[in-house]
Amino acid sequence: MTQHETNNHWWQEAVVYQVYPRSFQDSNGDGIGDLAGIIQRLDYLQELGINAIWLSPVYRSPNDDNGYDISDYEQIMAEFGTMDDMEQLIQEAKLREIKIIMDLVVNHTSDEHPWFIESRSSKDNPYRDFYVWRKGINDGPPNDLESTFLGPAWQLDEPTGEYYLHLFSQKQPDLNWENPAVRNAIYDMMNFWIDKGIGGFRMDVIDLVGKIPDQKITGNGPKLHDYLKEMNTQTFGGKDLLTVGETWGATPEIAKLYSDPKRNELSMVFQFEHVGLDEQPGKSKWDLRPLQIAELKKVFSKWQTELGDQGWNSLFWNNHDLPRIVSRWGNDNRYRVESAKMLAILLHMLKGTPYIYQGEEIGMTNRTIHDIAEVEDIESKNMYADRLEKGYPKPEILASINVKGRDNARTPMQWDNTENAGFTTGEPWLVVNENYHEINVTQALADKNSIFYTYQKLIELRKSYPLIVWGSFELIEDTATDVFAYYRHYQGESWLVVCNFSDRAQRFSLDKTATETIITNTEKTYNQLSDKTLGPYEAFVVKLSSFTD
Ligand code: TEU
Ligand code: CA
Repeated sequence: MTQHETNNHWWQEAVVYQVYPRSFQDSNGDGIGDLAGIIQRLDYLQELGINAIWLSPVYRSPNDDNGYDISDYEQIMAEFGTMDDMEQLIQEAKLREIKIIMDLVVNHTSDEHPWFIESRSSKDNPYRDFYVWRKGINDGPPNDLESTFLGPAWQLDEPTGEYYLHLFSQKQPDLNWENPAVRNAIYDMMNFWIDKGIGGFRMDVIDLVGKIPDQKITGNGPKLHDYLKEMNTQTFGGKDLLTVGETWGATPEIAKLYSDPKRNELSMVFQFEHVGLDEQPGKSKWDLRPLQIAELKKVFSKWQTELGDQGWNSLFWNNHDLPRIVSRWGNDNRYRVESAKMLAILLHMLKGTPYIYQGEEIGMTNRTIHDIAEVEDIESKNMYADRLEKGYPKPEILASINVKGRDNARTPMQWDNTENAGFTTGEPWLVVNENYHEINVTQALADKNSIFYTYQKLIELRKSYPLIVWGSFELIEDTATDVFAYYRHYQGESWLVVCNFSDRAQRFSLDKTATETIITNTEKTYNQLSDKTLGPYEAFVVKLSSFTD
């Protein structure tokens, strides 16, 4: 028996859909998406076929970072609804066999969380050590650690004259994980949610919680995995929940530390190696270069093969922090439909758990802004101010925001071609992409050749063919650079996946025969595979007659 037959988990066979609640569906006309709105759209998600929803934060928050700054972990943000709505969402989703994955943001809280209000009030407050406080040095911060959102990571706090650590905004003070009382309070909160019947947790920047700020160690600190083992034992261990850690710095070796089943930590991690392939090495996400497809193949192939039985992959192109994939690595003009389908086929035929970000399944695109006043995202706003001060020309900064800014993913979901795309009857909190007249769910459902149905079919295939879930991966190396082709092998059967990652025709040749066309973004069926010309973004998956090598 192979390993999976004795030791499989529902989340290995699942497809997850990420909902960014603020932008999904407004139910009461205030321009802000809400829980009741998500409930209204569950039938749509059931039709798509997904098994779980990762819900970006819905907790009480002053929204300095759109809910990733939490002021009460056990209350729902008033704009999103009530705890009753939340319980109803969990129930209604369950009726449709959809689990709810909560976003666990425990590297930091909001500065408006009662723990921090207590903590900053005096040096001997019982909550003082819930956060990371240090004395300044020579009238300045304790060291030169920088915040991800730019500027110093230390903020002087008047009442006590000491500095607190914030690896994100000043309104997101870092919790002190070295304090067992902090960890226990977090575990209690996690159990509060587990008792409500949720399906798991996505763990925000979890690789930072083992930090040692005095040595300027932030990611992958020495106690990180002890904490996760403890968390596992105290909360979700033995409950078969999906747990996925957001780990920006993970290599396959590091990923195994989190997700080797023997270590009892997490189900899997989000790794971001592919996400950096259109950035200038050593610089920031804003410093652009064209995607290197040869490197993309190398990175995916490495992750597909190196985890083995000691880990499990997550598969994603998009999330609420990343630009829209069809605009980024596809073609959002002439070949929007073809390239979006190619990207879907390429990703969903890999081994691992696929994640779809809201709107990806209808090929939603980036939206272009012309002025910083149109931007809501704190990361883009801070970067703009920083680079303006450093003398970058305005058009160049705006160009970076248009390509990489987080608002690209956060414009409201496009449901139909009525005003504001059916997202709200009021004034949307973030402007709807004007292309909603052509790109929307109603249109996609009415067109049997739409991107939606490619996603639906990919999800269906995953449920029908164990090869997709469990088969091994083999990259085909001798192809044109812009052709991404690979095999999946399982119990004597082999499939071939071929994707033209470019807007030009490409040659592809393989001395094998296809017996069945599984899925494609063309009208063709495939038999002989030698001397083929692939059209722009052409993608197909076939079953091979026999495989020997
Ligand atoms: O993101 C982690 C993170 O490091 C991001 O700031 C990332 O570097 C950036 O967005 C890339 O564009 C998580 C959440 O996903 C993000 O939304 C939060 O802002 C951040 O943590 C703080 O909680
Ligand atoms: Ca609302």
